[in-house]
Amino acid sequence: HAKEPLPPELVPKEVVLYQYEACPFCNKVKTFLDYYDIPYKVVEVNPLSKKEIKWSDYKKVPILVVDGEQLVDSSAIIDKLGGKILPGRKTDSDLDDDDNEEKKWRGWVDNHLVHILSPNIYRNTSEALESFDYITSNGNFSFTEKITVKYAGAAAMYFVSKKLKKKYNITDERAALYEAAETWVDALNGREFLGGSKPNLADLAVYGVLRPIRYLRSGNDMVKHTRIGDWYTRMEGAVGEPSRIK
Ligand code: GSH
Repeated sequence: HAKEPLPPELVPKEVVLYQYEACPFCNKVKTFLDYYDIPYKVVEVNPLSKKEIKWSDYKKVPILVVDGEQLVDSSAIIDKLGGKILPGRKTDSDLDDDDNEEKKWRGWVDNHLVHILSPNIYRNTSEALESFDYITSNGNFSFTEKITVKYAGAAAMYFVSKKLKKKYNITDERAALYEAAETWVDALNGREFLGGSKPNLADLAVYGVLRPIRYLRSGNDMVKHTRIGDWYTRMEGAVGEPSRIK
């Protein structure tokens, strides 16, 4: 799966991503950067102090700083950056059917798919602990925070996720996850990617938000119990290695 290389003059000089390693929105932005081979530095934000983003009025992650300009909100970041680096991408007013399909499914990711994730990864005490073990092992925490956040966070998110289930009218969270995976495979309608032979921004968005859960119990269950696995594997190949600067 060869990617289309960007014309070098369109590749931004300096890109810095302020993120939480396990955050789905941050992984959506990272997937976009990785797919287009845009080199970026990562600043892992401490979720308790957030001292790394004290300079910003925006209090969430991801924040992407592109050649000194602050971009916020994952989908807006991808729109803005895409507008700069993807030549010939149309604006909202002259969308054709393919663009509308891409737009519809990017909206589905932000308004539906992401809401199913928390109830799944914090579904019971053992899955909540597994998730927080992943979060604290990969995040920016002091030694003491790692231990306290793992258990306190798991307990707190277990209860929060029950509230989220109510808020988004989810009865069986696993069934909802499997249904979303099947809905996505149906949308592909036999194509390799929603974008055809290459991923479009909707493919990148779905893959991006699923990336942090893929190897947790919920992600493993999803791949085992639905048809999404083949597409996911194709996406791993298409997105390739991270373009992150170490
Ligand atoms: N709509 C935003 C996006 O797509 O970027 C959502 C971003 C978001 O909710 N980020 C979470 C956050 O920073 C982390 S997953 N929450 C605030 C906090 O941690 O205090």
